[in-house]
Amino acid sequence: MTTKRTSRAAAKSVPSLHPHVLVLHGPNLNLLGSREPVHYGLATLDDINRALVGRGKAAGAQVETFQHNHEGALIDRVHQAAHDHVDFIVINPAGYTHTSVALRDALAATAIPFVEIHLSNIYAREAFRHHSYFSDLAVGVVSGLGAHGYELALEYALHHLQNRTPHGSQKTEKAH
Ligand code: CA2
Repeated sequence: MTTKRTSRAAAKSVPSLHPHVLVLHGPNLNLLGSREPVHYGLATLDDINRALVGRGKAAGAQVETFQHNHEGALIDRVHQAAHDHVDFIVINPAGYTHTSVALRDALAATAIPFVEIHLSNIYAREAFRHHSYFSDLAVGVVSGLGAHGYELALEYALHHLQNRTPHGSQKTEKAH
């Protein structure tokens, strides 16, 4: 008899045909497009999300987006992502980049691969923005490329997921 446990484990070890990517936006990013365009550009969060969901559809992937101003809600969404078998996360932790051990711990616990993204170049700004609690766990970091950075991060996620073996590990990349 196949137990529930076995079938779930099997489901997890076989990458889904339709990759599932979660894009997480931290606090205040709901204000995008309305203030501080010098740092964060003119695109609204809706503009960014619409472009990402459209690109996902074109690639046969499910792209979900979530923004919240509260640390606990973001942590809960990361836990939910593990439960939903999300394959990859693109996250702009915003102000929590520089403060949140708890959000870092949630990402570490779920072990879902993620790219950290920032609209502005955090290394060209105040010293307190130079440290991130996420970068050492991230597959990679995009910083300073504005809204375009989200598209690049998603392209990477799609590429990463297309290059999985049937067991979920990465195929080795050819040297260019
Ligand atoms: O550059 C980024 O994407 C940041 O993650 C944005 C955070 C900041 O604390 C990080 O150091 C770098 C701030 C997000 C605030 O978003 C706003 C958007 C529009 C108007 C005001 C704030």
